[in-house]
Amino acid sequence: MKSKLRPLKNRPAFKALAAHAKKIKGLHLRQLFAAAPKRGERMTLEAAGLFLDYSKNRVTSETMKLLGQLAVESGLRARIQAMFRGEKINLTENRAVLHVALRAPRGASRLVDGKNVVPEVHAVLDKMAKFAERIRRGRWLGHTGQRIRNVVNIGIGGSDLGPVMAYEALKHYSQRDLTFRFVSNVDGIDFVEAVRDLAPAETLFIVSSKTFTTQETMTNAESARAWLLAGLGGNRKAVARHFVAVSTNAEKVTAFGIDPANMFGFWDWVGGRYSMDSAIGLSTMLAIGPKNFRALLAGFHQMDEHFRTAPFAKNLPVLLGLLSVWNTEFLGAETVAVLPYENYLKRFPAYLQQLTMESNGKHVTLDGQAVSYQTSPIYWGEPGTNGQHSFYQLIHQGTRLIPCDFIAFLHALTPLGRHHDLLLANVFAQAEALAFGKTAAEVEAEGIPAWLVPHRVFEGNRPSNLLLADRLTPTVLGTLVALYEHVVFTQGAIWNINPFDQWGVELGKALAQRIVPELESRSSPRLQHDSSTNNLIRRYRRLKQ
Ligand code: G6Q
Repeated sequence: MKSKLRPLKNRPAFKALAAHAKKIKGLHLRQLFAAAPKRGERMTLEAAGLFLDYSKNRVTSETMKLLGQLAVESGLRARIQAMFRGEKINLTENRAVLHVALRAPRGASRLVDGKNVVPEVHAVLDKMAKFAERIRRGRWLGHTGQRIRNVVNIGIGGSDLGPVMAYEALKHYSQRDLTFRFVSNVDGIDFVEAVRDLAPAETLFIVSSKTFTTQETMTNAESARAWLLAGLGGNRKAVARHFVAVSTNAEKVTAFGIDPANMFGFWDWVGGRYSMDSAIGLSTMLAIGPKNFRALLAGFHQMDEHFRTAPFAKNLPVLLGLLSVWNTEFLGAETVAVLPYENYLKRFPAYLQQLTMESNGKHVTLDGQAVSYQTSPIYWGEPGTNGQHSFYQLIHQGTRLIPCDFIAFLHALTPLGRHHDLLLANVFAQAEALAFGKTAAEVEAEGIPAWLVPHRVFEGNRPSNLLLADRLTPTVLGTLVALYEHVVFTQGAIWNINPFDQWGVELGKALAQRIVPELESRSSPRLQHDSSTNNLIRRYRRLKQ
């Protein structure tokens, strides 16, 4: 597949950025702030309920102008339009990429192959809402007539990370007499621990799998079925009362024993890691209720509209995407730390790891050419303030440059004494310390002995973004997730890669399928791997008895 786009490094804006980067290399954030007293007010942006302060990045207004030009020369606008038009921009899988249709309001139109998919989206949402109300009000009874009190989502990757993150993030809004658990790992302990204190008669399993063939999910679903039947006297009819499915594969769902009436569908134009707002969010809707779920979707939609329509210079996802390209390509940053100062967002960094790295962890362009630049940085993080007592040391004084995305809220959901002021004081202080540091002269002025001074110096000049929202509501969570989805899209457009496939996960899966029988067969199998893998398999076979 040939594209008309020039290779990244041949685009005029990229060349200009490379020259500009050399020119401003020696500038410290201290100097940038001193030279422009209003920088901290000017380099901010507010949209869709989120306030971004990007002034503590190592950029000037010239950098921002050139990055904007790079977005233009990379055809970002046309790509955004192509996504919203339902074009098959996932070229390697010949699929449309239309997660934006999942949150389009009733009555809107989003076309795939000439067909408006929004009515189907809302039909599924309505079906989910009816089901959710039945469970939440205790009107859906289990096989023995007891009401459902526990909901266990079984899924992995995109069918797990979004639901877990959203459940944790929105726990404040959840119905507290329902217990939620999430099982993903093929490690049996994940299932065992999830159900150890649950009564089968009161437990509902949601098997979430787009394909309904994923090894981990199907193994866990089979163990769940066996556990349920063992607990309920073995009557297979019980399965239909205790299992529902979220899938695109009706045939396999039925074969499992799930009533197809209790299957919630989605579509091949929804990628796994972009699916938490589809029926994959059924556990979220059960927890927070249909109204809150719709508020979540409204937040996503607000950010979609902002991304689609705002000029690049005032476009939150575009700005954040461009800044990450700048940090990666021109400052040599290898990672991004995502640091929410909001404990409910404790799974947000893990969620973002899949969204960002499965999407943009690619080594060839859309044309199949090897890239000559870095693609996705490594995303990681933990909530503040805990991280401050752990890995922040390296961010402040280590040898690597780690740009940070701080996320904070003006209001606590459950205010408690001085806690929130202390929390916010910490996040502001961290961004300040990273940017401005502490010079040797400042350290000396404190009377620190000379030998200790180098240890006490903070170089500063470490870039960060700070995102501030009012409070963590379902709507704000939607805008936040959509923000990062579109950051990933922007990065992918600049790097000219396909953020929507994930062939990199296939090889390991295929090899595991080959090794399973080699571990399980009674007779010694003829092993044809490399000497290391052969040896490991033999050792396991020998010692596992
Ligand atoms: C996400 C990936 C992947 C996927 C899982 C689960 O974008 O495609 O993480 O979500 O492999 O797949 P199933 O939903 O088909 O079980």
